[in-house]
Amino acid sequence: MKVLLCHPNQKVSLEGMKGRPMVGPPLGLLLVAGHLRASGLPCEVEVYDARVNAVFTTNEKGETIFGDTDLESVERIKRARPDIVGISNMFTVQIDRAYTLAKLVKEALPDTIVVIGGPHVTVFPQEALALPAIDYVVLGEGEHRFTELVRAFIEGRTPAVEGVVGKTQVISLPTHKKPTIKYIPDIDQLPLPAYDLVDLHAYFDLARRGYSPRYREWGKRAMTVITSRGCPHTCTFCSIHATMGYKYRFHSLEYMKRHIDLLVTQYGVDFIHFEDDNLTHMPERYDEIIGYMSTLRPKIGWDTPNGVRGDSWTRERIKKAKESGCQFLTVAIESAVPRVLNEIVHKRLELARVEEMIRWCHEFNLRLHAFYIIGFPGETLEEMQTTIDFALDRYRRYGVTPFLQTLIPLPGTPIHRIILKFGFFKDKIETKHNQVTTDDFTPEQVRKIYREYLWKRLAIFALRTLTSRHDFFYNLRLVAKYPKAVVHAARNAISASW
Ligand code: B12
Ligand code: SF4
Repeated sequence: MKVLLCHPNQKVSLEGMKGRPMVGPPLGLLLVAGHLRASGLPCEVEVYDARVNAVFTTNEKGETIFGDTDLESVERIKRARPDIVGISNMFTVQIDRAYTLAKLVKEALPDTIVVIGGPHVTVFPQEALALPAIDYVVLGEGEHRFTELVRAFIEGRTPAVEGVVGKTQVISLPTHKKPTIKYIPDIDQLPLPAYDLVDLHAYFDLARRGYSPRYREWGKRAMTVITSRGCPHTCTFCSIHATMGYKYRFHSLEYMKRHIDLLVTQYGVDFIHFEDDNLTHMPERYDEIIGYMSTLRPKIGWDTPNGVRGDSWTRERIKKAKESGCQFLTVAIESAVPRVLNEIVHKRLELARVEEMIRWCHEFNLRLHAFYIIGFPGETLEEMQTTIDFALDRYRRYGVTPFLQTLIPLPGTPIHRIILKFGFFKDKIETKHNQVTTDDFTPEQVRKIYREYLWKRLAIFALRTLTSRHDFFYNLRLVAKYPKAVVHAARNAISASW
């Protein structure tokens, strides 16, 4: 039996915001593939990532597409002659790419079983199964479930796997209800991602061309690593619980050493993005991993681009992060207004702790980025402005680079449910930026203050580049080495229109 796991191409222009594609190996698929292979089932596993050729085209809807076109993707899939095609979708904003691929695969290969997985379909399995092309949806973590699904096909049984839904089950699912699923209790039991099934050097090459897995980290042989899954906090905008749950499950230090050693020695990785949702939830465990990073020679740079909490830091911990090769931390602040943080976001974060972290990072010259969100239902325009002022002030004074976004109500989140319940979506239900209208604000008002923020941010960026030696040389190096990527990123930042 031949199994082909696919990552579709991606849209580049999203609701008026053009993003520079950020591409890393499809970690979810590599984990699913690794588990299937380790099961010893008699099947051949292949991985196809449609993004790797890095070509831009325009499709019939006028959308800019990055990677193989849909037709090229189908031709590639046909050549593999798969019995099962597994499609991954990481983002709701890209779901139509996955659905389109499923449709074209089914048309071209009607006997092939089409399976889909990832965060969006985990929340909306009915939506996916309503499409004739999709046979099964794997909910949540795919490693065990996909292996069991394949086992059933190999053994000629009708699949009945916990967390996998097919056409027959969907009929019995009440609309908008998804089955409850279990999470893998011991993630150390999982094999390492099957990196050998993709050409990692092709991804390093993409990073050299300005398509790194993360913003501005161009040119590195960087890899995305996850040391834990799930988060016990209950931030109302965060969608991670739908796929990974509330229980914090983590890899042991031994597992992480094995993983990091493989990446460094076998693939020459020189930079690690720790993409955990809550890397520092157990600070002592984080200390152990970072302690190991500091023993590596040559030093391996690292960062936390997915954000860490602002209340798990001590002065000593920041100092050690810097010494161990950390290039920057990203702190998830969300709002500078305690009422919004406590009553709307449910972040349970004391801003005083964040202020300490900012000061310590400044003291040890460790770059700090910060996430903020404005536009929550219940928030006022004044409160949004307070967050904007805070973000710009900490950028100007301490160099804390702000990544401030207007709310995207992600499916499966409490905020999405609240917005639906109270009718805060202006027109139709969409999962894009700045769609909410309440008694306190309209999307137009939010857009206005957001655009003012962007210009002020740009001015501070220019000022800092001219007055900070470090920023000047850092930015000069990027412009000199990656002129195209810099122009593209700058143009996109300025043209954001939502
Ligand atoms: C790294 C990352 C990125 C990187 C991706 C770089 C890359 N690798 O190419 C970048 C920076 C580009 C990014 C961008 C965005 N991201 Co992001 N990102 C992540 C992050 C932190 C890690 C992804 C990852 O590798 N996970 C690890 C693997 C193991 O998990 P997984 O992919 O979900 O796969 C598992 C299951 O889903 C399932 N599965 C997945 N696919 C398949 C397929 C089959 C066939 C099967 C059987 C199973 C299966 O099995 C896997 C193993 O258990 C996740 C959070 C998270 N913890 O997952 C957010 C996350 C995916 N991102 C999210 C969002 C919202 C975004 C943005 C929209 C943010 C923004 N405002 O711009 C953009 C979208 C960009 C775009 N392309 O359109 C949300 C998605 C929610 C949603 N419903 O859309 C997440 C879940 C974060 C969150 N807490 O809400 N992101
Ligand atoms: S935003 Fe961070 S702290 Fe909050 S629930 Fe999500 S992962 Fe946990």
